[in-house]
Amino acid sequence: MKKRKKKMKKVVPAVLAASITLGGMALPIQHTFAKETIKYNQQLKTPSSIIGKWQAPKGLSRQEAVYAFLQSKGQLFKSAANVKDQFKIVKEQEDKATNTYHFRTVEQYNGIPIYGSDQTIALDKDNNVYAFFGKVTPTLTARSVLSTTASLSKEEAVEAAKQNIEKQIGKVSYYDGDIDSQLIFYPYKGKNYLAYLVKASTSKPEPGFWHYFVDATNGNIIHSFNAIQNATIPDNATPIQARGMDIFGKLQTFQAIQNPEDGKSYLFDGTRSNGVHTFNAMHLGTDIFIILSALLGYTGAEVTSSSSFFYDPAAVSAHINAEKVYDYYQKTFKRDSLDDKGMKIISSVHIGDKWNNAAWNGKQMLYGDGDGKRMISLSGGLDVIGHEMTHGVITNTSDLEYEGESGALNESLADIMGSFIENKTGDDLWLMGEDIYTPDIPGDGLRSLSDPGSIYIGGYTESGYYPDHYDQRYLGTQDNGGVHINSSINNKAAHLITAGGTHYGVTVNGIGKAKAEKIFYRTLTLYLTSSSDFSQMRQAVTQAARDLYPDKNGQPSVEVQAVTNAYDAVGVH
Ligand code: L5W
Ligand code: ZN
Ligand code: CA
Repeated sequence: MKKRKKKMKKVVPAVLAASITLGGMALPIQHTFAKETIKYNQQLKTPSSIIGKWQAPKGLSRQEAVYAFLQSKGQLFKSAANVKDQFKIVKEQEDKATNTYHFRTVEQYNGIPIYGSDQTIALDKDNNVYAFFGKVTPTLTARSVLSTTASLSKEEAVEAAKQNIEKQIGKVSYYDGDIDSQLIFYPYKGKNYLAYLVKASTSKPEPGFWHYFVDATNGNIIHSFNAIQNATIPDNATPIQARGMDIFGKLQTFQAIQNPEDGKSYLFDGTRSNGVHTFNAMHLGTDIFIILSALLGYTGAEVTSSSSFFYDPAAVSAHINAEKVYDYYQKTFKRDSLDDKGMKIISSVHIGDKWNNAAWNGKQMLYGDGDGKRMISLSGGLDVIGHEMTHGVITNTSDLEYEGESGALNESLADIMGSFIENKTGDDLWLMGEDIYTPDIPGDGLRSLSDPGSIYIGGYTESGYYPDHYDQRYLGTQDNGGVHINSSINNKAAHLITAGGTHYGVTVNGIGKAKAEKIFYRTLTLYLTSSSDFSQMRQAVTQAARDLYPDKNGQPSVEVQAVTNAYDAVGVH
């Protein structure tokens, strides 16, 4: 049920952000403070962001400066331990464009990471810390009572998760790639557990990226969710320019490879880092392919041709669109594939039977054929492929947890980048999936970033339409807490930042796509963390905008103003 209509918009007053500003104060390490703005996590009462300038003592290395900063905030973080034991540096990245350095840290106890407690810390060229984002879980009480000895092995935890998955979806004959099992501390519903986080990817009988929290002391399942974001080729194979029709009957030219041993062409493009490789999930063929899938993480059979012309339109579309998305990230941000380390991009088409969906399962992309009425082959939508591959970028960067507000931000960033990647003009830029959605109804799409409230969603919201203001957000448990619903609030903010407009009485002067995409990419890769919520998103986008378009004479740049006004307009403070 979907109709296009203009609804009455109620005016929601913009509320000013509440923030606590600290001046200089005595701290264990000698340094001086410029003005800082600190926001707190409401439950934990520890900072969720610190923006300002913490001046690093002279002569420290970058890592030492990070630890000195964290130590200086020991009281705010309610730290009981040595900061080096409490925070593990997991990533360090230089941003040459702004001459800044970006760290990712994870809080841990006795070497065991605390789930969801990760942080980003940004340093200027002199090692001064100008931004901190994340979650710090005060573990004082937990530390004195929590055992760090597991009674279960990693493998036993995997078995417990597998049993539960198969109870839900039926027998899984193979799991895609390795099943990850990591010992963590898991704060959940007011309690702290020693748990295994088990992550398993499936494509049959149902696609899934299963996350299981298994109690490491007794094997109970504490919590689980599905975070699906819904042949061997010899070395002497020759790269070729291949051709084939896409799902719209358009002739396309793309990279493939020819194997001199069997004379066949394969849908493998080796010219883009470790490759773009496209498979057919419906024709798994001989057992060897199934075994290879299980061992190597591939899903399905190779797409082959006896010439350089390919005859599977869904596979051609998936392949060419994956190439385009790789090129977008490479050319626009110098990002080398989803992990920025050149990882192979794997797609499988013909998943399921008339499946009206597409997904990233934590390892690769999966595309259904659609039922022909609601959707056609989803691999034909460049914004859809951009959306799924952006989930892959997120997995490798902020890793936004796929539940609640962080999940809605994960979905929103996938929609925003998917739309930017597709790069259409006019209204279609802001529609998701318009090319593969309802072939009999022109001009519609799955979601609208420019006017979320024009698309009907049913009883999730008071109006029945997608929310375009934080006050209209969905607070129920469906859809992992509304990840595909509340995403539209942040989508609208992105639209306003880019194209401008007046929304609930707040006017935003748009800054254009070229600037907006840089700001959102920076936000996603350098500032957001796994637990980021909408309020943190606003701050992180503001920080990214300020880095790229600094204040002039103490006044925020027009780009920063656009961000401020846009988030005011959607009621996020
Ligand atoms: C349609 C297929 C998957 C919807 N995934 C999604 O999380 C979809 C993007 C395009 O929302
Ligand atoms: Zn998604
Ligand atoms: Ca679109």
